[in-house]
Amino acid sequence: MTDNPFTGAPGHEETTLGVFSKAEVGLANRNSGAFLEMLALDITPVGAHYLLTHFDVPLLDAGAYRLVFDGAFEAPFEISLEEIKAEPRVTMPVTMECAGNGRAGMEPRAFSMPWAYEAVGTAEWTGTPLAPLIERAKPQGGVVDFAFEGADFGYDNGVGHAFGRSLTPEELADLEVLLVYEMNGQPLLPQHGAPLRLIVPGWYGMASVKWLNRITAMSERYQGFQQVETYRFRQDAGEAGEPVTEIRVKSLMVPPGVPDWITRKRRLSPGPVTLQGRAWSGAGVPVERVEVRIGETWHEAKVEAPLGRYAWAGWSLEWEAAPGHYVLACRATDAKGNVQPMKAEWNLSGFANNAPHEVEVFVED
Ligand SMILES: Nc1nc2c(c(=O)[nH]1)N[C@H]1C(S)=C(S)[C@@H](COP(=O)(O)O)O[C@H]1N2
Ligand SMILES: [Mo]
Repeated sequence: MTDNPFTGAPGHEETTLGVFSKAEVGLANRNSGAFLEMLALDITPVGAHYLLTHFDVPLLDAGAYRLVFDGAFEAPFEISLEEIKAEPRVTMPVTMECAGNGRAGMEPRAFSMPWAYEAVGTAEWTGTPLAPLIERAKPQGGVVDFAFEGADFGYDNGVGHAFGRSLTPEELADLEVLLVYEMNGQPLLPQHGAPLRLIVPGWYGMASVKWLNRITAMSERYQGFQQVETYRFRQDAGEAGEPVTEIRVKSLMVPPGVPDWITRKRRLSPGPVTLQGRAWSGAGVPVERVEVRIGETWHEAKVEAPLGRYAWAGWSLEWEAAPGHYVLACRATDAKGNVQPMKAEWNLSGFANNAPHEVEVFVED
């Protein structure tokens, strides 16, 4: 721990109820969310993809950029962006969701970025697979972790650190991890991790380290703040907790009709309406089923084939809307039989809330 003005002084309760504080609104102003109406699109436009940045966006010079492989490698090396671009090029549609998505819907809620539903998006990420570069650096026998460090440094709970995460050799072998330099066919924007970021398909977003500048092979488990202190399912602050990893099955709907500016409640005319949205799960597990609740009844929606193994699937349902006041909801089930719970299990940091999306609508002439 470094000596700093934030030591031992978080300046807020761990959880809170009721109105949002100035600090929470400040976080929300920096970290924009998806437009739910754009769930009509397979691929989220770059400018409409959600953002989550803990510290400041580092402005890195792509020409001077080097990714460093160090630590317990037999053949450590540095590689420039040009050289990475000369490696085999792959493009993969990947749905990324912030582990904190839905936090504002938990009671009491963690004092942090107050996401409701909108911290999710699907982009076509272009880069090169990480595994062959790790092989090139030749991990020594006894390596148990690879640490991924970003260029952004800041403080959380009094602890100064560069944002960093780790994956074990077994996790790396399982996951199709990419080093990415393009998003939807254009160079990464600064706020999305330029010039190079990690993409860990099927895991919550925290694993996909932006502004990646160092990969360290470790013969002991990595103890970085973002690995061991945060991103844990805990009931009490004292517990070690279980790590947050794969994305849980979830779905969202395009809010039908037209909104009220402030409340986002909807109005639509009686008659036929197509309800539609997106559904996804983690770790490459496909979505098998989406149900939509209208009034008290659940209806089976039609689920499309996903764009790719790690991308969401579209769903739709034709509804003959009769006059009335409804709270619509959608819930998905994946191929492993995981189904969205009506109420997500509470945890101290408000992670992985995959309770159904609800939309209030008035149908009237
Ligand atoms: N270096 C760094 N990487 C990071 C973060 C960060 O703050 N710093 N935030 C993480 C979190 S919590 C998420 S959800 C995703 C968000 O990626 P995006 O902003 O491109 O949508 O980046 C992850 N990678
Ligand atoms: Mo996140």
